[in-house]
Amino acid sequence: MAAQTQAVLRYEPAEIESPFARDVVAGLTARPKRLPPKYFYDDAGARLFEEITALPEYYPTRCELAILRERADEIAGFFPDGSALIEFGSGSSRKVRIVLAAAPTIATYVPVDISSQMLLQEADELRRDYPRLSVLPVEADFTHPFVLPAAVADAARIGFFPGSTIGNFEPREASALLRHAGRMLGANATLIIGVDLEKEASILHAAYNDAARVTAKFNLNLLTRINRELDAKFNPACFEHHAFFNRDRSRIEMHLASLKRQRIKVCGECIEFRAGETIHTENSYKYSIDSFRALARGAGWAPTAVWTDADNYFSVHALTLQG
Ligand code: AVI
Repeated sequence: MAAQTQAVLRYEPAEIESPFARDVVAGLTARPKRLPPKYFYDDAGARLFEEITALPEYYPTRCELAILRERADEIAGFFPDGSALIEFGSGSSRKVRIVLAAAPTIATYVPVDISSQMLLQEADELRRDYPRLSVLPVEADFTHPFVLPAAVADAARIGFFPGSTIGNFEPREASALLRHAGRMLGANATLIIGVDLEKEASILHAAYNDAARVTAKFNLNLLTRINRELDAKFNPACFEHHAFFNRDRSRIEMHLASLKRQRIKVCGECIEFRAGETIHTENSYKYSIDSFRALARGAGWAPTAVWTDADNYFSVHALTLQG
């Protein structure tokens, strides 16, 4: 009896049933080992990501903000009177504020995000700064179907998906996500989406291997999160951040490389590492304008406009849903 009770306690079934525990065990027992990048963003990870966006080497945020500022009036032209702006994965509202300031024709803003604390806080601040705007936050994982507020049922709907988050999905998943966004937004929708562009490998390499090692901390924080939430005993000092450009797949790959042979218990599973073996933690796909347009067309969207920064490092596309 005692042994049975012990076994139940050791395996902590409630935790194994959590999606995080299930994904971690599945990823660490797979060959090669991998973890889904969506788990980077606990509170510490979200803070580290904000730090990354301000790094001198991390050009995407700077370039996208410049495009939005320079092209705000043209982008505002896509918003008819009384339209609803729906942001997929809103996070901090820095980018949408540029659009809102340029397009007073937007009547309703619907930020969709999984993190309710930041979502509600940002919504309050936007209501204060834009008293005529109706702000209707939706707490949801935007990669799954969610219900839009009834108030936007009859409004023209424009999706906003900045940050090149689309690049963190495998091209097949990215296509499915674009199709899903089309279904959520409905007939005649427009989507304004930020997409990182292919460029010289040295620039990409620097952006994901910053001198201050913030990206390394961001990557290693995943192990700290697993320790805290799943009671594992990873020593982050025994792993190293690896990020490199995979030219054949046109993507930055991030990995955590084990510095030695080691064995870690996670949710009752014994995970063995060879020295140098890696956990693949993220892909960040880089597109050309044409390759992204082809992806969008395949998912039912017609490319309508595209804007880039002066260096052609980043692009913002306007897509219209095909009938
Ligand atoms: C959120 N995403 C678009 C970032 C990227 O560049 O792929 C995440 C990131 N990973 C390392 N640095 C930033």
